[in-house]
Amino acid sequence: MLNFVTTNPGKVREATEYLDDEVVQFDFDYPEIQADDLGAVAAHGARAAYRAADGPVIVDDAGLFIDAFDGFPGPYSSYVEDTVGVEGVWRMTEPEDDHAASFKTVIAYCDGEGFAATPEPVDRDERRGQDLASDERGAATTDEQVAGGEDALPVKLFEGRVPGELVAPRGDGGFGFDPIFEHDGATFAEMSTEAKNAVSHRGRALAKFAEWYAER
Ligand code: ITT
Ligand code: NA
Repeated sequence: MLNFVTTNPGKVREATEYLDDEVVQFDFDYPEIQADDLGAVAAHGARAAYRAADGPVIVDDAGLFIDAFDGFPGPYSSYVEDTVGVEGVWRMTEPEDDHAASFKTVIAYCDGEGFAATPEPVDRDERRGQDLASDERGAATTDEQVAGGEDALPVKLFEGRVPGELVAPRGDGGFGFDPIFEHDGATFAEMSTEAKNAVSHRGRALAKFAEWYAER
């Protein structure tokens, strides 16, 4: 059994497609540190949640990155959805010439054990946070926030990204910013879970994770 630590049942729905293991939503509102790096937030959450859970956990920290606004709202997407709203984000973007955006997610896995080094560059073996601290977006993340102390639990990270374009809201499926995020002519809210997974940031991260987890 794998605990998916999230307040968002939509994420769990998407994850069940990838994993043979039973995936259980662990509704634990982990303290989200103020960091401009999804990996740092996810790693911190995974450690906190592992201590509260009874087994392996994954945390998924995602964000919408709008090119015209240099990646805003990014790691602050949850706050922006609650305040500006999905429709508001579209109205904010509409006057811009460039409507390009991307979703990114980082899945952090923690089971209290260490990891053997993997040769593939697709995911990073983050032991004390050095990798993350030097990440392109990690300038404002202090080593302390990422590492969580000298004897921090090892966390394994899996990333996914999908490019798209912001549009006026269409569709009833998915969740969050899906109605305004178009990829290949359809918004994520117009796609089935399978169709979204096949191209989405989360689908890509989950596929990497599932492949690795099956070997574990
Ligand atoms: P947890 O933190 O409890 O997992 P959350 O919904 O707050 O749930 P995130 O912080 O990862 O999850 O998400 C940041 C924001 O981005 C939030 O407003 C989500 O609704 C939105 N979001 C995340 N993944 C998305 C997706 O696949 N499609 C559309 N919006 C998404
Ligand atoms: Na969140």
